[in-house]
Amino acid sequence: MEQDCICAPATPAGSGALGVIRISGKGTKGIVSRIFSPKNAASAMHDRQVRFGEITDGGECLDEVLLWTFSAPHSYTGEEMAEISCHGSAYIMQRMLELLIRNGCRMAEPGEFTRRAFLNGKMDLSQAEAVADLIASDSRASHQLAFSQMRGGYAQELRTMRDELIRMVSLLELELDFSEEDVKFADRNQLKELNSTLSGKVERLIGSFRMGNALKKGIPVAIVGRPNTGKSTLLNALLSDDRAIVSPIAGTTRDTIEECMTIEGVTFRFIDTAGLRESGDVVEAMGIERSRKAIDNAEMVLHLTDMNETAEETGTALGEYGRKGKKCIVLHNKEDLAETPRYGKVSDNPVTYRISALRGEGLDELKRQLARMAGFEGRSGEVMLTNLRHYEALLNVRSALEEMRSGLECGRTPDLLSIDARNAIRHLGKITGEVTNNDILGEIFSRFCIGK
Ligand SMILES: Nc1nc2c(ncn2[C@@H]2O[C@H](COP(=O)(O)OP(=O)(O)OP(=O)(O)O)[C@@H](O)[C@H]2O)c(=O)[nH]1
Ligand SMILES: [Mg+2]
Repeated sequence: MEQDCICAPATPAGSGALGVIRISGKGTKGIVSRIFSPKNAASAMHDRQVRFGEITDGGECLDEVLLWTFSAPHSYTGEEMAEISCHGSAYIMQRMLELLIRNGCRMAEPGEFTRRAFLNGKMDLSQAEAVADLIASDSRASHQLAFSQMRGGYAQELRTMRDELIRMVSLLELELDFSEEDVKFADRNQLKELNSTLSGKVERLIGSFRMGNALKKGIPVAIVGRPNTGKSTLLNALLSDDRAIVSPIAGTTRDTIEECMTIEGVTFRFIDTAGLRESGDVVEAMGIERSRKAIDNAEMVLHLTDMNETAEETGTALGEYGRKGKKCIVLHNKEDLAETPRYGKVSDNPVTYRISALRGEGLDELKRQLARMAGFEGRSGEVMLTNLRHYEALLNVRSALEEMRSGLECGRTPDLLSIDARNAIRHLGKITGEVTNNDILGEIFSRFCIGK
């Protein structure tokens, strides 16, 4: 695939110690050699070796730079490439880009370098998408997930599955050529076995999506309880910030307030909510409705209580969270008002702590508990699905495999079986990019930054 020369800054806009400009495409080295003069005139342009020199525009020297060059296919994009490290001035970068464009480059579109890397077979589509996730990662958990996906993650597993299905389909379709003779090339028991193995793998990946996605975006934790129990005080204490309004008036918080925080490498999204009670106030009632939604959308619930709540009421609330599949921690707040305050864990089932949000007591233990319950520890090496597009494709793979299983059970003809198998193959291929079209690629790469 012949590609024109593209250029773009690879470092963010603004001033910094260094700025990096990338160039990729056929003719890159020719363009660069026209504007770059090495300090040591004898130094030839060797691949993957850095050279020191000047970039000049006409007679004017723009900057002293380091220049890397790469030959195709031994580069990020798989094309001829160059990288110029100059001083990180917006003005210098702008001048250099102008100079490159006058010499035959054009500005790259968002994600175009990675798109070329994909088109040139340097990485599959799921790996290319992981590059964007890696750049966006802001916690240990999101970084590890993106990094393992970029290294291949589940892509290899999916490709193996796809190959096995393809082998199976070819046997099934061979039977069609001999349809009069009623021969079976594809052993039906083996097919059933393969189908169930693949279904199991697909199921596991689908199951990991909820967690994977939560780790990538931050685990939603709803802070709930009756009015005045200290929910907003707790949010502020966790964040060490005066984020939410606190007052002794019950019903202070009306709208939900959401803030992120990273604890032991995992990002949590804490959601402070309006206190739960029957309210005749229209606005408060709307806020309470939102609190219920926050519980529904949360992965975890921090249930705050004070002395006014009976064990029975707490039990009812816990029953509700349990039915909704939420992990829950009960927090007896305002322990500082007790005669002899005792902070820390009270019980394991339900997980219960005594804290003082106001004094910040017991919160370190609470944070450690949250990190443990997030369930990332010990799973950091595990492959997890984080990408919605992959999730959707796998749901389609699952239904195609289910269709095929019932077809096998009721002895459907090979032509029908192969339709289902081909469906599964097509959807698997969408994830890694064996099956794709320009719309999908456009959609994926437009979300990248320029220069990547
Ligand atoms: N002594 C003591 N007072 C607290 C503690 N936490 C909160 N308070 C007080 O309890 C009152 C209510 O606190 P908020 O944080 O506004 O309570 P809330 O649960 O957000 O209340 P709503 O938004 O109305 O549902 C305020 O006067 C706080 O100062 C605590 O740990 N100890
Ligand atoms: Mg509040």
